[in-house]
Amino acid sequence: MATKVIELVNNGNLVVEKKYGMTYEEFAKDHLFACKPVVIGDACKDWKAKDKFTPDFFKSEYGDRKVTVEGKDYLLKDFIDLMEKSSIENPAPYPCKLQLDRDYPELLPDISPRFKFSEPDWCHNKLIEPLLGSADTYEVFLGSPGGQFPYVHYDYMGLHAFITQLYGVKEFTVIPPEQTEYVYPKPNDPWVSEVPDIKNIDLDKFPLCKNITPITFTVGPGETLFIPNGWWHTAHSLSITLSVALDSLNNSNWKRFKNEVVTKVSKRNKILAKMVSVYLSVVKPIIK
Ligand SMILES: O=C(O)CCC(=O)C(=O)O
Ligand SMILES: [Fe+2]
Repeated sequence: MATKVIELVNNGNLVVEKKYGMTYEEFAKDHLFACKPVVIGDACKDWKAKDKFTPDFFKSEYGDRKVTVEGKDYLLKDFIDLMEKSSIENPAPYPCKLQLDRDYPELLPDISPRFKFSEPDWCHNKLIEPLLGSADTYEVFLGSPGGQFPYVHYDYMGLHAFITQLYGVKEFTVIPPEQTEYVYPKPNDPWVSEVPDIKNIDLDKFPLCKNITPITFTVGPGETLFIPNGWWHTAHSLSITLSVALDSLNNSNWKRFKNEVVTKVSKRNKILAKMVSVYLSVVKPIIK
């Protein structure tokens, strides 16, 4: 079957497409190694979670679990009630994140098998996992109208992200890595932009932003957004939403991953950083 391509939206030369029936080879060539985002229309078609993961499911099965959202504790059922009352004018806090592998491991089979596009993935390799620190690699996000991811950023540790929308619609804005110098990375947290609202930029305060060409598009139920590492992004919910985020690490982002790990360690200890660098060079052929 030939890939069916739906052009989502463009800004100048940049375009994000939605694709159905894509082969792994096409994904690897045109997206993974080309560092180009894509919305995959049918990646999660084999997941049980596709019909199972709804806000109601989490409310009835896990309502008494504690969740912390923007520093405040809730019972999950109370938070979902709050989501139901959320509005653009008075949004519920966002994001409410559930760490699946740590806290809901019995749900992992519902998002298995990992779709082919997210493979190979070395995040969970025992030789690599300890170096990932606090990076969460299997997360559910619950959101509601007006809920806005708090900042524009690219993901830590060089990892790629696959965000699969299972319920409701989210709007994403992405900006290519080549425009990093125009998004004002925070000096002490260079993965995060200082620009508070990418859709209403104060150009007097952030004049370089006139050079950026953000692309904004929606991702709906059953669709998966691939965000290659280095692409700046943010999101907000247009309705009540539930998505699953997976990360991946393989040959395509190995250099970025290695660079981030070594840089992070070298801030504390330069000799240890050198050892980590050697360690990664030695283990790479084993984990491939
Ligand atoms: O789905 C979203 O709100 C964006 C999440 C995200 O980019 C992240 O957790 O790194
Ligand atoms: Fe992200």
